[in-house]
Amino acid sequence: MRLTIVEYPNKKLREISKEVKVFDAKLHSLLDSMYPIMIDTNGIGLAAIQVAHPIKALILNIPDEEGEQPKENLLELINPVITQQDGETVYQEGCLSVPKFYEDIKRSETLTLNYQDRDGNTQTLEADGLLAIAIQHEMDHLVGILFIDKLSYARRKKFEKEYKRMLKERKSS
Ligand code: Y12
Ligand code: CO
Repeated sequence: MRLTIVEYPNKKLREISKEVKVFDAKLHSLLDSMYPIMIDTNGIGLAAIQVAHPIKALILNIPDEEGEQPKENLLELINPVITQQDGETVYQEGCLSVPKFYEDIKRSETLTLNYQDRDGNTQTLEADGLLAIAIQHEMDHLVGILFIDKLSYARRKKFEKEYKRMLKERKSS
């Protein structure tokens, strides 16, 4: 499946993703095609809506201590629901749909999650650290929220100005 990353300010990113009800070859093909595009663009997380598929599916591959992202560590989360969250942490986040921008964002520090795997089996996951942060970031995509929506009014205005300039420069080069 040929996929391209949808970038801000494309309105597609504001769509609410639909629950996955059928765990078939089409879903597997989408997940399989999301992995190389995430790795090739140095990503650690990607939601299906970021490749224009508005379904509640996301993939994550958090780098290990060596900074490697072996495929065995790939997580595929379908229909994720956070059942518990605790604490507070701030991390400088980036997003493949908002290239070149990184911002400090406040999130819960730990969480417990129910989700389905690619075959529809229900799973539970406890997460902390970068995994917990990335899960929250990717789950926001499923409801049309981007990390830049969490900025203060002043910071968001500054971002919009800089982002516009970046898009203009990219177009002219
Ligand atoms: C913390 C950190 C990240 C997340 C969510 C997942 N975000 C990403 O995977 C973002 C990756 C990213 C990679 C980029 O590099 C390329 O496109 C080659 C990038 O682009 C540039 O900076 C040029 C931007 C973002 C949650 C929590
Ligand atoms: Co993102």
